[in-house]
Amino acid sequence: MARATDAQVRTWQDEGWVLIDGLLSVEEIDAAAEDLWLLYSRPEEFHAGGGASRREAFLGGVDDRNLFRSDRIEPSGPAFRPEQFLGRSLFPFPGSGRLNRLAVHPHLVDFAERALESADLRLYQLALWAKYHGVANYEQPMHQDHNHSVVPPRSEPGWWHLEGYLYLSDVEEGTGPTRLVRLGDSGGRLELLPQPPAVAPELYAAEIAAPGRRGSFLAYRPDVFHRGVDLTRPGGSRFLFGLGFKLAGQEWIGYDTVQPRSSVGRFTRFVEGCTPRELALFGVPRPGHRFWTPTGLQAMAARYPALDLTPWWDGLHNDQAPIAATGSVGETGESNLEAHPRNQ
Ligand SMILES: O=C(O)CCC(=O)C(=O)O
Ligand SMILES: [Fe+2]
Repeated sequence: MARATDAQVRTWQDEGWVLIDGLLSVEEIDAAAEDLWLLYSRPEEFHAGGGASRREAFLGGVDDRNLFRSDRIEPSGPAFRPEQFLGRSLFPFPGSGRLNRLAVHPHLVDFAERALESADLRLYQLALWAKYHGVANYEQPMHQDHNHSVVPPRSEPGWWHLEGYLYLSDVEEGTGPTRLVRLGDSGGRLELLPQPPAVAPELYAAEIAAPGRRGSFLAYRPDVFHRGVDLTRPGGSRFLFGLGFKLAGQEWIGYDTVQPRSSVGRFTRFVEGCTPRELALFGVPRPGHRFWTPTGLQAMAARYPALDLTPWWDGLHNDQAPIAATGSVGETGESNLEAHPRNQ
């Protein structure tokens, strides 16, 4: 397990996508995968027809947000089919918390920061995606993901965002490794609609499969043509953690929002284990941000009792040092120093 190399960062920037083999260790993935089995049937169980509640949850959970609407769903060949999107689960996940922690793994965040050339990023997509052989024909047409933004992507540095799949299971020929086209092979064109083979045979001719062991990370830009393919191996399955990073302030980009699910205990526990830098990925104002007041930090302590708020308290001191030093009160009418738990 190692950080992404500079060459891998450049490949993402220049060619539009990169598969980073073993960005996370197999051991880290296997430890986190224990939480996965609270949500999903293990492959053996699923294919043996067991695990009724998990199977029902899987089969009942179709997510049709990313469908290209079409009156006619082709029975075979590349097409978007509703059943392909069964098995999506939104962050935060139940269990030990290890699966949730993967979203902010230092190697992932480090790669995203270097690829996007900014330390002020937001995580805008966080969802698991499970596929089992035989559930659907998973073969998709070539497309770009125009469903991550309400405006067309721009291809220049400063406007990029990063779509990614962290592999939670080994993805091999037979378990649906994504096919992708290098930017140089698609000529930088944008197409809102999927491109069937008859329309764009050159994209299919240029596609490259991205198999990798668990712990690998597939990162691609929104202007990259790619597609899912069918799982052909009997008993096969594929588990991914979809993670999207964008630059702070780019409100036109979005996918999953955590706010509706942020008042549950599992989110509380996740936040309590995070650093300010990790929480900034979720939009939590950093220490020193003018959002924070003593009252605000006390409310934060009540909501997340085990979160170490020292950096935020210190930021309050630093940011408003002249006010605190003279003993006067800030705009909110509160003294900063007195409200610090260490001074009480
Ligand atoms: O599942 C995959 O390999 C790719 C899926 C995909 O590109 C999509 O659904 O937009
Ligand atoms: Fe896609």
